Amino acid sequence: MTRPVLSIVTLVILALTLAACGDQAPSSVRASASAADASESAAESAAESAAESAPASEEASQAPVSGEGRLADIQDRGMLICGVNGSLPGFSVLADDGSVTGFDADFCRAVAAAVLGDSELVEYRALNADQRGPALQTGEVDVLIRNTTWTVSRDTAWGLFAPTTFYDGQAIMVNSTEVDATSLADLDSATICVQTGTTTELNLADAFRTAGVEFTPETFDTIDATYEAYQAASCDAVTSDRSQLTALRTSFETPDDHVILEDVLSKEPLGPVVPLGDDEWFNVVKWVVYATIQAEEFDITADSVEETASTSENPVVQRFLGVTPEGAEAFDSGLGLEPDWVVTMISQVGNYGEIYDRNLGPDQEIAIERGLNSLWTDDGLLYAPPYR
Ligand SMILES: N[C@@H](CCC(=O)N[C@@H](CS)C(=O)NCC(=O)O)C(=O)O
Repeated sequence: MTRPVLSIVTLVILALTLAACGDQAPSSVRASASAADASESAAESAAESAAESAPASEEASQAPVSGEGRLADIQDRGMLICGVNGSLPGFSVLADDGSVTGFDADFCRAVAAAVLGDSELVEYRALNADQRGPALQTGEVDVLIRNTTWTVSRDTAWGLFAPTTFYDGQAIMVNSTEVDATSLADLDSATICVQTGTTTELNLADAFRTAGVEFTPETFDTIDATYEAYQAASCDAVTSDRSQLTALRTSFETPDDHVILEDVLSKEPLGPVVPLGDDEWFNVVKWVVYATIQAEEFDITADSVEETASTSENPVVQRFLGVTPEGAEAFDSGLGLEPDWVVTMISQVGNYGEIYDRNLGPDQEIAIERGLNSLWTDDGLLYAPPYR
């Protein structure tokens, strides 16, 4: 392996690079004091690996919801509070006008459309890697949709994971002009930049040990520091979820120099998470995700959903869209939503494929092949249970 050399170019682009995935959220969408404060002390006092496995205290895991539950609270409040990254291109990025765009943000919108009838009724809270667990444990966010990997210890300590919206895997990126590596095996004795507070850090040692490759981790508390070190070539490589490396690379001055190796170090199923202790709310978020997937399978789009609802005679489609054929008994999903919530949601946000294409499709700057994120009928992993 060739050691990287610090180049003037890398120094010059340091300042430009990580606006893309910074750990400091813009103030207009910053988490309010409780989660931010809780997370900062958590970040100082505990290594992520300990935080990952330590069970949340009884008190911390109680979401501050009324006796009626979170669905009723959100409807009373008239606003969904959605935790996002806020600066990850393709997934959630805060624009100057305060709006948030991206794949994760669209799933926040889908939930708002389903429960409030209006996809714009979302208050976004930008959370860094260390803030997200506490924001769920304190119940400060109704849902977290922020490139967060589903693991058993997070399921028990942070909150419950709704179905995966993006199947990802951990990967390694090198600057090919400075490091001659095409696979993990070429990184023997390498130093690898990695951010603490992520599954990435925890997986790294496992993957290299399994491959019998020696390495030295260089850990950083923030994503900025991680990528500054990578850009300054103080590490031979950087590792994160493949989608994040792909997204971050687009903000580099010479993206094509940065090669993401083929090796897949881990499974990183990313999806929404809700605070523990509210099954009704968990079901709502779960079925919002499933409905986007089912709509794509039925080929029901934002443009066609209303017409399909008024013309389809397929009883399965009618039930899904809340249409009761004459003489039949109305179907009650039991979710506590309006019967036509799927029509409202799909007409405002689109089906899974539309959400994907709008943010990560072939025409976007961050184009990521569907791969595992295809429908099960197309050799992917997306599969919605029956809506009946
Ligand atoms: N999917 C992994 C990694 C997620 C993650 O936090 N990635 C970094 C890289 S972009 C990040 O979002 N950092 C921003 C921050 O901590 O503010 C996990 O759930 O732990």
